[in-house]
Parts: sequence; structure tokens; C-alpha cells
Amino acid sequence: MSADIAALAAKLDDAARFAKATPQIAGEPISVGDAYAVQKTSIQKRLARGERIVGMKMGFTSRAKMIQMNVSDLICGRLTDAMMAEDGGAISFKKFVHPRVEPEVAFLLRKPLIGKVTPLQALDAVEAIAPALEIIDSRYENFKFSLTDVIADNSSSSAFVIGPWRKPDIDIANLGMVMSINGRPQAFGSTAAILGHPLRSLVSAARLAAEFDVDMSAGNIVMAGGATAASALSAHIYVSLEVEALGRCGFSVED
Ligand code: OOG
Ligand code: MG
Repeated sequence: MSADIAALAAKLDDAARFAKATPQIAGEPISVGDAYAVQKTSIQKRLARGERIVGMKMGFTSRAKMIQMNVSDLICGRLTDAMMAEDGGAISFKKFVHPRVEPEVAFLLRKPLIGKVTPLQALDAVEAIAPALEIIDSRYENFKFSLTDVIADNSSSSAFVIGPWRKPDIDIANLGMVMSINGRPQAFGSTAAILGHPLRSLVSAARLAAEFDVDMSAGNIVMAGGATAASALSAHIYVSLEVEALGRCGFSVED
């Protein structure tokens, strides 16, 4: 019996909209294809409410993230304009269930990138790169999920902050990253933690996008995935990320 895609999508969309946790998907695991169908259907509800797609995010591209969440397959999710938070601005804690933050880098596409591509072709499609913070928020109780649960839940994507864009004319293979909370260093990493090189995340993004019908148009953003484990957010904190050669970004959390 195939999963009830529409019902699961509605349940996860409501959980995200009303910041109320929902149980994991019950019964036999659904297929990966069905999980992406749930993701797509739940995002269509956002689009019907006026949001628009601005890009996609990769997940589980580092060992630290795989170990933290006990999932070791690469996954992706869709990003909408409503998830974009201003660099240096404030986000409201109330909008989330149990948010976490992780240090990433983002790519801006200058042309579509879809299917089987080489790292060189991926680089050629990049207009700019930036330091970025992703706020993830599983809609499942206790932040616990299986591979297909998390895919159905749009790979926990909930908000993101992008720092200053710069031309991709530097080597991004191994740039130091420090994520701080209230000015105190909280997580240290390197862009090398992202699949050995963040461009590999972009190559995988193009492949997953072709497989699961995810938008990779010119002008889209691609988040490469967390380089370190994620840290819990709470109200009244300031989070910042410094990436060697790329600069910094940050946001504060309000009630
Ligand atoms: C799933 C999303 C993973 C990343 O960067 O690895 C992710 C989760 O950890 O809740 O965004
Ligand atoms: Mg992430």
C-alpha cells in the first residue's frame, strides 16, 4: 500500500506553520520517493499561500551531522523566500518547535545545474559564495526521525541567513569556520568537513535535484550542509559565524 502523501504533507505543513511537534510517520517506513513526494506536496501548500522557491539545501554532507542525527544518506530540501532571514537581523523563537543552528556555506547559481555534473561544471555554474547559517527545526517530537521522516519534513529546513556574497575566485576546499553564541566560540570546523570539499555538495545537489524534481534555476541558492553538529537555539542569544576568507554573518533570537 502506498503512503497517503496528501495527508502526511498536510500534517507536516501544519506542524511547521503552527510550530507544534508531530509524531514520526507511523507504521512501515515509506519509500524515499514517497518521502520526497510528501516534501514536494507540503511545499506546494506554502507556494499556494504566496511563498516562492529561492533554492535548496543539502543535508548530512558532513560526518559530524551524520553522527549527531544517526542518518548517513545525503538528503535535500526546498527553500522558500519566507525562510530567508536578514543577516544581522532578529528571528522570533516562537516560530519554531525546537530550533538548532549550524554553520554552512551557500552557493548562488548563475545558471541551472541539474543532473550528472562534474565539480568543474558545478563551479562554472556558481555566481557567488557566502558564509551562511541554517536554522533547522524538526517538526517531529524530540527532534527524532528516520531517513524518510526527515525527507518528508523538508529535511528540517526552517530558516537561513546568508552573509556577504563574493566571487568564487578563491579556493574553498579548506576554510576555517567558527560559530559563536553570544560571542563565545561554540563550534569549530572547516569547509573540508562538507564531503571533503563543498563543491561536492553542489555536485550531489544537482544529482538529487534531477532525481526528485527540485528547482535548480539560475539565481537559486544552494546551502551546502552543516560542517559541524548543530547547536540548540534559545531566546535572547546572538549567533554569528566567521568563515575564513568569506567573512561573517549572524542573527539574534527574540522571544
Ligand atoms: C536534518 C537536516 C540536516 C545538514 O546541514 O546536514 C542538515 C537535521 O539534522 O535535522 O540540514
Ligand atoms: Mg543544514
